Amino acid sequence: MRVLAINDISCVGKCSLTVSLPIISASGVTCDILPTAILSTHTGGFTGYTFRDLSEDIPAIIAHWKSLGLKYDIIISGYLGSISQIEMVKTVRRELLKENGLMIVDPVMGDNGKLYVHFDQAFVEQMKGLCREADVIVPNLTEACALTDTPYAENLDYAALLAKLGSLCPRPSVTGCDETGASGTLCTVYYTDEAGKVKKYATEKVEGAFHGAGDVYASALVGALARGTDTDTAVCLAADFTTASIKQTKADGTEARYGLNSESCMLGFLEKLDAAVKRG
Ligand code: PXL
Repeated sequence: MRVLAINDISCVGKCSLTVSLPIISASGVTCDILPTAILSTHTGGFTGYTFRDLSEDIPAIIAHWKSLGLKYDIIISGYLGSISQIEMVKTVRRELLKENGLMIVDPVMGDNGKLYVHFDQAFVEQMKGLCREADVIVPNLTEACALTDTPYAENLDYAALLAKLGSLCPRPSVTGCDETGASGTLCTVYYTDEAGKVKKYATEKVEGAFHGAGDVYASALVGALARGTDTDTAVCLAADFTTASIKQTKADGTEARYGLNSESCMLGFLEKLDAAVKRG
């Protein structure tokens, strides 16, 4: 099983490839990487960061891989620095994804109801086009709203949101759908399974904004799907791992912009993944 992760390298502030590569590899599959840019830190919560766009290098990288005959079972794309990089991901999909391979798009664009710096409505429109080429998309609530032209709000009709996303991609999974009920708030993932049924999976809500949580979730989901689990199992394992990592980070008292302590929760995730794979 060979996975390609397309994402930036943010050298500090655990997110994108510094999160995807260890989690997907540890899941027990080969994870190759295509870096889209190198930044000294990510852009959420730091100022003065460097940003080197690697777009110029990518055609030669793809040409070399084609000369090696490489093809991928799964391709996951994450943070893309420009509209031309969205086009580049479409090319990579066309040229390097196996015929029955899985294209997964994490439409990284924003959080907490706001787009990240560097992104605008024109980028959102192009990202909709990339999502149309995906089998699975993993937006957070902010990104799901942007992709469906829905005004951002919490406690939305999430099932209706999933139905709207269904016109872009058959298997969306939306994180951060908070639901407040009599017993308090739950952090819920709404997702569509292989049969087209909308389902949800709830975990404990930990107060606070934790940077890199979407990357931990997407990477664990990819790792589980790559090991052959179904969507129900992959969502449950990925959501539990992300929540455990958030709780540990909060207990550590680390500044949120430095990312999640997923390392200390990795063994638990891998043991559960192994058990799920053995159960079949
Ligand atoms: O975690 C998402 C992400 C990835 N890469 C870069 C980012 C962000 C979010 O801010 O800035 C460079």
